[in-house]
Amino acid sequence: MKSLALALTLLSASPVLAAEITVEMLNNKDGEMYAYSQKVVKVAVGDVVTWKATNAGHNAIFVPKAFPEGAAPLDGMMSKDVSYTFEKPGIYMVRCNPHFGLGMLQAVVVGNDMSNLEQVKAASYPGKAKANADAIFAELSK
Ligand SMILES: [Cu+2]
Repeated sequence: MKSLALALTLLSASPVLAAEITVEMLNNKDGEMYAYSQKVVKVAVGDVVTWKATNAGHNAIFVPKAFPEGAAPLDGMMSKDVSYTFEKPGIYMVRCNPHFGLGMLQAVVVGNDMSNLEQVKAASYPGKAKANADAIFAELSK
């Protein structure tokens, strides 16, 4: 019985270690006000991204209707680090609540899956977010 329990434990352990990626939330990135440290982050299914509150006054949440259907929400609190495990492949658009209209957004692409690109493009991007979103989409379409 003991060996069976051990075998089951070994089977349930993931053979591949998930990667952990850190994104910084910044007041100024190379002269750009209010930005994530990477505009596009590419990860594998199961990877964990942590948004680090390097500067206070920012958060990370998904842009409404701009992430794979059925994915759990990302609810970053203002000025707090937040981590999220990406379980579903596809594109996720991430925004900062107070600075979305000032262009603070990024894309996380999971499992190299761009199948929801049109859906993500159709979401609402106010103010400066529109130009930044278009630049991100152009990069994804390369
Ligand atoms: Cu912000």
